[in-house]
Amino acid sequence: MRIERIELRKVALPLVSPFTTSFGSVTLKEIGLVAVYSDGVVGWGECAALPDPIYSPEYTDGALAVLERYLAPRLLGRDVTAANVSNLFTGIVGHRMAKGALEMAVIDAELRAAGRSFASYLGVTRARVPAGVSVGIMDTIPQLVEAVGGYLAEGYRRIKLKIKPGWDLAPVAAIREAFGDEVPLQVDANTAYTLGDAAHLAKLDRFGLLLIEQPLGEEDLRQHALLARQVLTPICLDESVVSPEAAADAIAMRATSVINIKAARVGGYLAAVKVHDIARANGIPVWCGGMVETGLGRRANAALAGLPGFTLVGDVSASSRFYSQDLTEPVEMVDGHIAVPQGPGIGPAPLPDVLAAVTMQAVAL
Ligand code: OSB
Ligand code: MG
Repeated sequence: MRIERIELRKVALPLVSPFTTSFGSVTLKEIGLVAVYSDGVVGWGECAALPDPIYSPEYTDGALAVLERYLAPRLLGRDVTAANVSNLFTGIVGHRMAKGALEMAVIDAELRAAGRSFASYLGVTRARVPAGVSVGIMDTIPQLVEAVGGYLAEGYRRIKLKIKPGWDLAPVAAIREAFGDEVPLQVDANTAYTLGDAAHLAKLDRFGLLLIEQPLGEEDLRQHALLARQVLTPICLDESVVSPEAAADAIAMRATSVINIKAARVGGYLAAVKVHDIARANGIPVWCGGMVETGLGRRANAALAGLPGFTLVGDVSASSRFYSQDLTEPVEMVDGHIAVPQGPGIGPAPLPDVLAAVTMQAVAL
């Protein structure tokens, strides 16, 4: 399809409550959006980058600048297919979230034009995926217990607690105490520890956690392999897995026994499928991570999570987990599950009124 026009936009959506991790808090999600126009259809892409470069090097304004100056010009006026977009970015190093957003918009446009769903494009046959929720660091343990109780009452099938030094053993113990040993529970440190903390992290072993996510630094693959020998809780990498190659290396080094797949982190949904395939071929279970996406990315994640290697419950939650007003029709949780979208494209487009109200800046190319 010929790309006639590309619109880049920054929108700001307030979160229902601040989301705090070991790297800081997010209260307002500023999000980069990409709209590609071709032959009467509009395809939408969401850039998952956070407003600040605290989880990864990319951030919303930076990603939009790269899209405007380097990535969008490579597609404008060209005949492209979704499968070919990543090749057109050859020579632009990094900026995977920006690349993934533009690729997502082309996938959406191509599928809308063909009247085909993203699930069918991926070969996904599951109609729904179980919903899990990521629970931020809170001021007090009673607050955390109340929040987790609320999510369990809503029907979430798996709880992930954010941890950091000083907020690890006690919150996990409190959740086990309040809700029992049967609740599927895991923790995410977002790189907050060092290998010197191995003995401390081994104290999590007694809680029967599904996994500990990214305890050490993004570049600490070898250290994760060493840590894995000192703790019983399975190690799952997030930040470190920036590409299919990184996934293959981490698996070969035994730095990870589970992988959190986030399409944005590896350069888009098609690269995410590659990570899935590599993990599956190696017997490594995967689950779908989240980046506090709007309905656009949230529905794309639900479809991705329908692939057969996604055997663990992901951070695939309802819109209401983060947003009282989503950009699209809200993603709903039914019976603890999120539907895999079956309509044309990746999912419903942004609601025009909402989009207009939350747009902070827009540029047309
Ligand atoms: O580490 O998984 C993470 C959100 C932003 C950045 C990094 C992470 C997260 C989450 C939330 O844990 C996942 C979600 O969108 O539900
Ligand atoms: Mg994580």
